[in-house]
Amino acid sequence: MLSTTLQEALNKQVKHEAASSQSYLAMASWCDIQPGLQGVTEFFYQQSEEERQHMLKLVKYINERGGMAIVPALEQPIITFPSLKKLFEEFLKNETGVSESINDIVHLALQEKDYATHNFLQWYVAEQIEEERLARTLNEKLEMIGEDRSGLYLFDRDILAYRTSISKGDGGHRH
Ligand code: OFO
Repeated sequence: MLSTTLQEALNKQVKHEAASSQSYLAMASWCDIQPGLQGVTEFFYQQSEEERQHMLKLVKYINERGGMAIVPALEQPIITFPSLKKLFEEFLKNETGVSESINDIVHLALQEKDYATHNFLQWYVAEQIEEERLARTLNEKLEMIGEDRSGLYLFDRDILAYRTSISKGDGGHRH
C-alpha cells in the first residue's frame, strides 16, 4: 500500500508527464506548420506519445498499489516559439525538470522504505538519463548549425535516426 505522501508525489508526477505530453504535442503542431520541418514534427509527435505512456505507467502503478490515480487538469502549454532553437531549449528545460522531480520521488521512496516504488522508479531514472542526453545533443547540434540552412536540412532529415542511436547508447553524434 502506498503512503499518502508517496501517492501525492506520484500523482504530481502523473501531471508532470501529462503536461510534457501536451507541451510536445504543441511543439509538434507548431513545427508542422513551419516549412521543411517534417522530421522534427514527427519527432515531437512521437515524443508526445512517449510521455503519454510514461503517464499511463504511473497511473496503473498507483492503482495497482492500492492508491488512486488522479487524472489531472492541465494548463495550456506554450504553443508558439520565436525560433526552433528556443523550442529545443524548452525541450531540454522540461526534461531536466522531469529528472529533478523523479529524483525527489526516488528520495522519498527510500525515506519511506518503499522498495517496490523505488524499484518501479528506476525505469524512469534510466529513461531520464537517455532523454536528457538526447535533448542536450540536439541542442548542441543546433548550436553548431546556427543559421546554416543546409545544416538545418540535415538536422531535420536525421533527427529520428539520432533518437534511435542515442537510445542504443552510442551518443548519437560520435558515429
Ligand atoms: Fe517522461 O519525461 Fe521525458 O522522457
